Formats: sequence, structure tokens, C-alpha cells
Amino acid sequence: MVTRGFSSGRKPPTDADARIPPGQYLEQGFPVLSAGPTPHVRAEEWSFTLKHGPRPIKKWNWTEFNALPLTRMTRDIHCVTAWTKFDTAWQGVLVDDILADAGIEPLSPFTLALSFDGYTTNVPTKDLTAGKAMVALLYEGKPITPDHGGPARLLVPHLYFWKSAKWLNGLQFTERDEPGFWELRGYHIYGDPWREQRYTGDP
Ligand SMILES: Nc1nc2c(c(=O)[nH]1)N[C@H]1C(S)=C(S)[C@@H](COP(=O)(O)O)O[C@H]1N2
Ligand SMILES: [Mo]
Repeated sequence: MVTRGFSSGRKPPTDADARIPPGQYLEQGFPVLSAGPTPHVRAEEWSFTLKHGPRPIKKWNWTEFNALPLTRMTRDIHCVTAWTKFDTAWQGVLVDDILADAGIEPLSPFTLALSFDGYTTNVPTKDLTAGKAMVALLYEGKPITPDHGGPARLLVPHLYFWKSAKWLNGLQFTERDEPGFWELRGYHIYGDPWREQRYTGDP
């Protein structure tokens, strides 16, 4: 069958094409990308600290953190190494609900995500609030496996996936946009996949 307008051999645009940012391909698996070895953090030794600069504001242990409201987020994710995965299904605690439990509004325009492996990544605070990001605890209904960042990882699905810090143990409000691990090594300070902000200097 020849579809009028697409008889030249080009594929007609599909709904899927519209969901794949420029330069990305659709991945069916779930690749693991880590800068170093996988830390194995047991629930009993896990904690999450909200900080304003060096000053801790509030700290939750695993039991306390799991008592916070759980929200579902099903989103497409985009890794800078060019894979896009559709409809990844997470449950976790919205950053909004963490701030509410601490009894605070955002304390500065920028936030640094902190991880057990020493990894950091910077995100403007407004990209973490208003339902945009969560600390994910479950992937497809099950605890997140250690290689994908369990017990808990940040999920900021509208930015390249390096912003979704695995093995998360804190969020730190910072006055300036302080580059994190990959941002110090040539990756874009913001990382919007729809604007193809892969490397430092990309528009
Ligand atoms: N703590 C920590 N978080 C991390 C990383 C890391 O090395 N350490 N790698 C980042 C990168 S570059 C990507 S693409 C995603 C990969 O997540 P995945 O392994 O679940 O696919 O995690 C991000 N979060
Ligand atoms: Mo990555």
C-alpha cells in the first residue's frame, strides 16, 4: 500500500517520532550507565539529608522517608549517549512533598543532588518542584535495583538522564548554579534533550 504523500520511501511520521528528541534513538532495554562501581546501600544505612549550603535542614532515615506520600510518574527518559526509553514507570516522593515535610519553600534558585558514590549534579530548583521531579523508590512496582540507583534515585525526566542522580542521599540548596560531576567534565550545565544541550557550549 502506498500512502499518499509518503510514496518516496520515507517513513511517515508517527506518534513515536514526535516523542524522540533530536539525535536520539528508541531503546527497548534499560542500559546501565555509572561513572564508577555500584555502591550497595542497605536500607538500614540509607538516609536522605536536605541541606542549605553546608547546613543540614532535615534528615530522614529509610522508614521515615517511606512514610512520605508516594506518587506515580510514568515518563520517557533520554540519555545523552543517545538512547530514549518510553514510558518508564516510577513511584517515589515528589521533591514538593519532601520540602512540605521539612516545612520549607525552596531556599535558593539552584540545587545540587548528592549521592553515596560522591556523584553530584546541578539542577535549577524550579526544575525539581511543581511536580517535575521525585526521589524514586520503585521502578515498575519493585524496589529499584542497585545498578539503576536503588534504594533511591532522583528522577528529573525532562532533562538528560545524567541529571537523575542514582544512590541519592541528599539535596543541597546552593546560591549559584554549581556544576556537578559530568557538568565539570564537559556536559551541558542544564541539559534539555529537546534543545540538544549535550555539551558545554551547546546553545
Ligand atoms: N550517583 C550516580 N548517579 C548517576 C550516575 C552515576 O555514575 N552515579 N550516572 C548518570 C548517568 S550518566 C546516566 S545516563 C544515568 C543512567 O541511569 P541508569 O544506569 O539507571 O540507566 O544515571 C545518572 N546518575
Ligand atoms: Mo549518561
